[in-house]
Amino acid sequence: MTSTMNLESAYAHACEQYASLGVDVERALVALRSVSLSLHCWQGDDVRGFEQKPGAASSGGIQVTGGYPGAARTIDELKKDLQQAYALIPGSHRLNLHAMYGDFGGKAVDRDKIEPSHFRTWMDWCREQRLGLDFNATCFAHPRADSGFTLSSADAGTRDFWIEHVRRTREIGAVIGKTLGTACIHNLWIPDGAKDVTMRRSHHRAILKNSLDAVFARSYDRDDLRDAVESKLFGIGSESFVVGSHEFYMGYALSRRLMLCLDMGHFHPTESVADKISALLPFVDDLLLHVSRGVRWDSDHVVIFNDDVASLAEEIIRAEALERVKIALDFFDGSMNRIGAWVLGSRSTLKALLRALLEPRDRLMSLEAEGNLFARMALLEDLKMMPVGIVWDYYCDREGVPTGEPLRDAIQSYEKKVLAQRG
Ligand code: RNT
Ligand code: ZN
Repeated sequence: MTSTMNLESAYAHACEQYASLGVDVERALVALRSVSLSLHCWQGDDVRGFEQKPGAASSGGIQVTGGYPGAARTIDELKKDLQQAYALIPGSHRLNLHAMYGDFGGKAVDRDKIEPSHFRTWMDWCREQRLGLDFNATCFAHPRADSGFTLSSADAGTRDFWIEHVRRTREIGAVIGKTLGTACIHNLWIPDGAKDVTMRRSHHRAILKNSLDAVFARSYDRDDLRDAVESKLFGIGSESFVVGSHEFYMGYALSRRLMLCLDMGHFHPTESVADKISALLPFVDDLLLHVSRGVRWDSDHVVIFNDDVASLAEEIIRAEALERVKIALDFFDGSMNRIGAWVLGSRSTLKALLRALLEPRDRLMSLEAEGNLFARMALLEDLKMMPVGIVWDYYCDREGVPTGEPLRDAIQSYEKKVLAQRG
């Protein structure tokens, strides 16, 4: 590890190198510090939640694999784990909660009966921890989702049940936003779709449109609640048909002025999610991202600093859209230390943003405008060898979080002290 003295001088040197390209590193760090990632609670317990489950739960087409010990079993354990994760991620961030994580006091409260009071302890905790809180309807892992259809179900009883659920989760979201003084982003993803050739695709989509109109009929103050809808390409058991496809939700969100949520695992593997940002921004107020990593399918692997995430960050920064693009994480890996997974995924996303913030944007854009495409490429290539790692280490140090071996040690010692004690 670099000593503090070495880090200071290495940082000063890095700043000079960046300055010679016209980049103000301190400015980049201020911008990075303003980014709040919404950390998904569901990495901590393999998307189990805290309901007294009414009967068999269905997976809704998403799947966690791996049986690494130490998953959180209670709200207190999850809070403790989250606290440990936040302590190892530089900056101030948010929590992203699913409705199935309510504090139900051991009682069976069905999805169409949940209330703001079930999330009071989460709100109190977030206030105490200075975290913004985002929220999600949970339209899967429930017997009423077993048919494969929820809001788009042809069965009125099923549909109405889920409409009631999402109306309530929106209301809870608005209470959260008002209580914490920072707008709650409510995201809606439903598993609806079918395994095989489906005759009534139009029918299900027409039903979904009507159900959504019923769900969104009530409007809330935008300072309290922002609504997002999330599309998908396919899921396990919905390989042939997904009702809420990208085109469906793009149409819906644009016509209703909602946020569109782009999950990096929800598109064809060769499709660039990064490219969608500048294509959508002229038409939406804001976007929500689910930063994820699909491996061959929407596998929700832990996010690493790969080309996809790098391009995503570059597109946000080059479009000057850091305020309009809200960044949430969405992955669930049960095969490794789950706190480590949160920390790595968050840090990788921040690293990508940092590298993008350290581009000499103005210079690159002028070279392009002048038609000097060789110089644009040469500068972009030079940037790949710039000391971004030193800037990152310095930033973490300044924010009081470890890097390198001390970071790995912190995760391991929490595992030994806390996680290994869980049965
Ligand atoms: C599923 C969607 C959705 C979920 C979470 C748990 O494919 O990505 O966002 O991962 O709501
Ligand atoms: Zn998602």
